[in-house]
Amino acid sequence: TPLWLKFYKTEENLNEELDKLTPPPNITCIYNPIVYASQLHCDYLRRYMDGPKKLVFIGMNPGPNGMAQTGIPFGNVRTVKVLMQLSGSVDKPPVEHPKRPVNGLDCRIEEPSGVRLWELFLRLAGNMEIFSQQCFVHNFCPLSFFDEAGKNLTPSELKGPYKKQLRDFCCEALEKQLVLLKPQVIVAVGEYVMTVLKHSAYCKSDSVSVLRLPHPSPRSANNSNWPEKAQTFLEDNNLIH
Ligand code: XAN
Repeated sequence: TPLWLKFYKTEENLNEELDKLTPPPNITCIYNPIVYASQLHCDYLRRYMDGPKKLVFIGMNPGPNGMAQTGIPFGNVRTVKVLMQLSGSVDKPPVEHPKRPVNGLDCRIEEPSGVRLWELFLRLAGNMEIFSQQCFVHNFCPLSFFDEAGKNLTPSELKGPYKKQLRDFCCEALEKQLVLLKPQVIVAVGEYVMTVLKHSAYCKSDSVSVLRLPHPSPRSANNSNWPEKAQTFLEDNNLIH
């Protein structure tokens, strides 16, 4: 079995576990792009997960106009179409929030975090082929959460027992995924993932380093200089050159 397919199986198993949980009552819509955008998601895995990776970036969960449209972590439409040269159709989630339509690669709204992250990686590496020889981008949680008003809630903003149940199942899957990918360096994108990784069994090994990249969201405070900050971070840690 190819590595990407073993990886995909861990994602399918996680989806089954997550389906059994009861989300908090304020969450009226849950999107799982690994299911309804499985074609593009698998294209991404098949093309860019040809073997273990030295460096893995881990985001929190799909952004509404990024992975929730394309099935690709931080996958804003332009990056997916132009830089990755992937195309394909995306189905709809079972319950679509009227304010959060899923239009796949026809989505006209850019995901600012995805634009920033992929533009920086590709500027430093040169192209996707060079980037993907040693690096891979993944998300901790496959789900996006919306309330009645269509507000996007992150896994760290969820209420009740679901929050911990979700985290524990995602952690369990991540351990298996890291064993498959065997990274020496894991970069958490944001604080929530950093906290999760500190408790990971895989990350307790002395031969693995865990680093935190500031989150690319332009909505984070004092983040207008993210591209410079992130480039300095990658250079200081000798990560992408
Ligand atoms: N947009 C995002 N997309 C993604 O795939 N993962 C994230 O953590 C994130 N944050 C904003």
